[in-house]
Amino acid sequence: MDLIDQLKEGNKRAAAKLITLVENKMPGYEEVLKEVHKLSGNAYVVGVTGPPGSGKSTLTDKLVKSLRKSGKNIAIIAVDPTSPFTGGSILGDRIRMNDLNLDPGVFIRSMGTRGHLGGLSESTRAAVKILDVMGSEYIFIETVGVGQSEVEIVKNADTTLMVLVPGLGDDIQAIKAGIMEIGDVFIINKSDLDGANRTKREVEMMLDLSHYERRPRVVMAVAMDNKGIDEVVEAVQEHHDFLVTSGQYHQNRAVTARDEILEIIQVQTMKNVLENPEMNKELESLTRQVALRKMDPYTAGKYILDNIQG
Ligand SMILES: Nc1nc2c(ncn2[C@@H]2O[C@H](COP(=O)(O)OP(=O)(O)OP(=O)(O)O)[C@@H](O)[C@H]2O)c(=O)[nH]1
Ligand SMILES: [Mg+2]
Repeated sequence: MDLIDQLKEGNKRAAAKLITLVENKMPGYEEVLKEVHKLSGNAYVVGVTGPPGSGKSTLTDKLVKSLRKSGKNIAIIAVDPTSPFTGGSILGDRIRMNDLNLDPGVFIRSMGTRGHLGGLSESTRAAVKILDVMGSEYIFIETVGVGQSEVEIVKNADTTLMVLVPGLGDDIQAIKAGIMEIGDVFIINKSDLDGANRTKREVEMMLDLSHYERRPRVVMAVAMDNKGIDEVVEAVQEHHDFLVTSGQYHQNRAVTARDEILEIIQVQTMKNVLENPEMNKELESLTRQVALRKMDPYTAGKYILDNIQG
């Protein structure tokens, strides 16, 4: 029985092998991606993002335990854009979710950048589809920070949880632009610490200034003590219902599909240039002319595009 047949039967080992295969672009990876795409699309994807140490893993651990009570199959992808191999905070993520490792209804996978073109979001997207076919009903993607690559990753989520903590002070202003556009639910975690109410007020004020079809909910939580978890689960459910009734669920999935096609065109075009010796030689000579101002980069780029041999 091949790996995809085993995957369809919920086999975790097959899932782990297939994720490694596509992550490392091993032989046959495109066939796997083609097949799992057609078989996927059922899982609900929840993105968990926010500053380092804000409690994302602790919160994810508690949310998963709460959803497990209603018998849901869950997968967690811990993504760390900062450490290609060492796995920086990935270790921390796994430690927070240690006892979940023993739960047969939970699958956990850590992913780093591995420095590939289109790297993280491409691999993360593939892993989501594989875990979807395995039968995960919810897939949590935890990623640290609010940089561009994180925005790329959570763009793949149906609902994004933005985890904030008291005492971010000016940081909250600095990250304002990034967080406001991607948070569907805002969680003030570590509400046991001083300044939690002030942070909630700051977030509410920022939401007042922004325009939303549906205003994100702000939930106070103490993930470490399992407080506020039911409200977060409820807020996720509410957002899910809103997406379905407003039709945005399918609109978002269409946007993701379009992004995915464009990303594949970009990655493939780059590959066709960089992995083709003739095209590479052309690129070298055009690069010299552009550097010497004998040609502009647009003419050079167009020349390459017109001459790409697929
Ligand atoms: N006081 C307090 N501490 C908490 C709470 N939730 C988590 N922590 C602690 O905060 C620290 C970081 O928690 P993590 O869950 O690893 O945070 P994270 O956002 O996943 O961290 P990175 O993945 O490294 O960015 C740990 O020591 C937790 O025990 C909380 O509600 N209150
Ligand atoms: Mg973490």
